[in-house]
Amino acid sequence: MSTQPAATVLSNSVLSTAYQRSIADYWDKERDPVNIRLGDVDGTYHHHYGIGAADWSALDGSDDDVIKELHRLESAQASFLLDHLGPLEPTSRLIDSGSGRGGTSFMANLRFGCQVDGVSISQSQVDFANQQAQERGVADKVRFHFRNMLDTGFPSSSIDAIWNNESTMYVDLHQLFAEYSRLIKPGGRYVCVTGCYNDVYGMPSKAVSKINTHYICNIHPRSAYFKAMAANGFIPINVVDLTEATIPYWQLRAQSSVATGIEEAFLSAYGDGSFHYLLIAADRV
Ligand code: GPP
Ligand code: MG
Repeated sequence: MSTQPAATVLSNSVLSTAYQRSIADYWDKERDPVNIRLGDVDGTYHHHYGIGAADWSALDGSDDDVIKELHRLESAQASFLLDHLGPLEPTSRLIDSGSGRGGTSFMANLRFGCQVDGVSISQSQVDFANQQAQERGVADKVRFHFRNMLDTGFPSSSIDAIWNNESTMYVDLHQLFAEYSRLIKPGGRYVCVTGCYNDVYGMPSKAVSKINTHYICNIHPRSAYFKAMAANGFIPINVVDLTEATIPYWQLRAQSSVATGIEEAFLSAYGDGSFHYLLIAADRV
């Protein structure tokens, strides 16, 4: 009889822990209409939230109007992230770390014309995004890989910019920035948009804990980002508090037909000051 512990049985070369396996399983099975219906608006599928002033008149229209408005706010968020990636050339190499169904990667390729490699530990997300790349005719430039962002396998000093669009809460930040420090060329750029808990509040609030439970993630304190960046050669150039800017998205989503039940936790966490939505851009030195 085998005495192997479960974690060893479940591991493979990409998924090194039972936790990672459980996250991969969650995303492999995810078919939430809030993501599919919004993506169907224009064929760009996001796995992140929105920013900017909402057009509340969408609520007076049809369900489709609300879906379109939520999608517009999510695309505005991705666009804002890309604004911080720095000057890039068609020859630049980018990594979308935790690439989901590929939305931000396709927007980056459209804007900069360069190669984008997305990595995800969900094989079904990778397959979905590669299918999208085929349909969009950009499969020679935008590719998605079943790989782990903590150990991507890409060559050292080969990458001009990396971003995480709401995916850092699934990993240890010291391991993450150690890998990025290996990958990004000196002078290259790192950008994330993330939800983090407020060190000044103290510890994760009830609402933050609900968000962690909902997504099986581990929201880091704000301080953890700057500690892990500093320890791995990343110097912040821009920190933008997007908390106010994301609240209309959550208010609109809470009243929509695609609300998932997590909306009140986000509104409450932002409202009581225990949680912030931040963009952080940093240079690799
Ligand atoms: C997914 O977005 C984003 C996360 C699971 C990370 C958690 C983010 C924080 C800021 C804490 P999604 O678009 O897949 O989620 P949903 O299905 O709720 O729209
Ligand atoms: Mg979503």
